[in-house]
Amino acid sequence: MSEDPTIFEQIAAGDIPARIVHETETIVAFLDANPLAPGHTLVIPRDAYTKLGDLPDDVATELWATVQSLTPTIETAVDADATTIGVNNGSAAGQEVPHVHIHIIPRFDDDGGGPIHATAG
Ligand code: D5M
Repeated sequence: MSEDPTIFEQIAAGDIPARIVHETETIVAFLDANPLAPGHTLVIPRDAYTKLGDLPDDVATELWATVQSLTPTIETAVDADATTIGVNNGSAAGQEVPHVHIHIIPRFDDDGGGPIHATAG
């Protein structure tokens, strides 16, 4: 039984629009539609996996390498002072879209500091 594609699977397939900032055969990165800060970006595997533990090793490696390489580019683009990087891994953790996604959230010296909690946004 196949399930309906998630909104992120539809973005990866090009079936619905998104502000894509980077993509390869394996990975897509796009701006969050409900940003917690300017430049808030989501990095996803192109194929549908629900949780981090579902990822094949090669996909996990490219996903994290993309997060690592994109982060300084995003910081520079929005003149951020730091970045919060996070994953809501499962619905009880606040994962709303059941397709693995890494949040890259630019942070600023004057944004109040502290971690962004699961209740934010
Ligand atoms: O985060 C899910 C995130 O996905 C949340 O920050 C909004 C974002 N979102 C939802 N729909 C879209 C579309 N269509 N484009 C871009 N961003 C989107 P979670 O960790 O699952 O709570």
